[in-house]
Amino acid sequence: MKRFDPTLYFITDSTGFSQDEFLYKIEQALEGGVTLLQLREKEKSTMEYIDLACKVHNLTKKYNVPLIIDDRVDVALAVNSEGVHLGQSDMPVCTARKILGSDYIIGATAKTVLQAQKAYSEGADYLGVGAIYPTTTKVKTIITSTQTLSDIADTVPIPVNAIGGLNKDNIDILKGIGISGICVVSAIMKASDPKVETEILLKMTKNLLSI
Ligand code: TZP
Ligand code: MG
Repeated sequence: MKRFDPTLYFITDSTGFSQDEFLYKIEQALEGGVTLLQLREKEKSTMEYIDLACKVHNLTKKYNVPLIIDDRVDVALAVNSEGVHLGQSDMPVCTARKILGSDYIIGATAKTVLQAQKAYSEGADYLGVGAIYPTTTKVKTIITSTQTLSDIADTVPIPVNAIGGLNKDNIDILKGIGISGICVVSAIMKASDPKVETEILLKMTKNLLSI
């Protein structure tokens, strides 16, 4: 398995941005120090997803940050990304692991301890757990309690990241829970200065995790 740092995991959303604006924001976030980056596209054709993923991969490679592709094992393979993230209705983790091999980073979404144990036993390298807070990002999700997040983090030996509505004003709620990092979309995507916002979030998350 490839090594990765889950501390500040930036998940992108290109909705409402021109491609140039979108890529600029990503580069700013990379400059600011995001440690892991996921390209998350729900509306694009396969061709468009691959085309954008290639451009994003060129940026992430420059900053030595692993690129994770959301949902699509085929797109991940097509652009030779470092990883893929699978939700509960995407390809099963065990199938993806067979296709991608041991070097690929495979992440999974889990909202219960049972889902977390299953994803781990099938070969997931990290888990995204949430939504901790209501989110403005387009997603089918339900609120996950911090107790469930804590139970999951205490149950599986892989990194567990909190996700959903997180920003610099509310991550204190995660203090003392055994997570390895946070995932954010809008906190960085919608920031007026994504680089500065990333720097602040990284500092605060490291402080939260006592690293
Ligand atoms: N899964 C659970 S919440 C969420 C995903 C993909 C979206 C998080 O977005 P934001 O803007 O950080 O709330
Ligand atoms: Mg998915």
